[in-house]
Amino acid sequence: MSVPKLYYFDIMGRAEMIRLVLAAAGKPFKDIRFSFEEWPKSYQKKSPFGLCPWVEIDGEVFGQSVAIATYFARQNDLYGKTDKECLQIDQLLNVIQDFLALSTKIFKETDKDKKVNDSLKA
Ligand SMILES: N[C@@H](CCC(=O)N[C@@H](CS)C(=O)NCC(=O)O)C(=O)O
Repeated sequence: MSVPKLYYFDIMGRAEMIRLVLAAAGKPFKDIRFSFEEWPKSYQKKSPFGLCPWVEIDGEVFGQSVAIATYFARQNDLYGKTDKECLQIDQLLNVIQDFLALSTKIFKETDKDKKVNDSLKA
């Protein structure tokens, strides 16, 4: 397998979990980071679902952060050893996804009062 290439913004965000799995596994990868300005101009069209992160493995591209992270975890014996351990991992991954969806909504809100209100409700 060639060294995987991981594409994402120059932030932690949804790619950090993948970076952490690969780091924990001691696997080298190309950490390709781009700016918010570069994204629509040079990168979005290359991504599988018009979203990032995505990974390129042996010339094939794959999207969806959780699918990518769990793939690398399974490949490197870092996923659950039993179905119940996998369930524990998956439930936490889904909690993180819920949190990210909520925090993204608040981050993108331009109405200051609504932003504060949504943050207090979260
Ligand atoms: N379910 C997807 C969500 C991906 C996603 O929403 N990515 C955001 C960045 S965190 C994105 O691509 N934003 C750029 C855009 O919407 O144009 C995943 O987990 O990979």
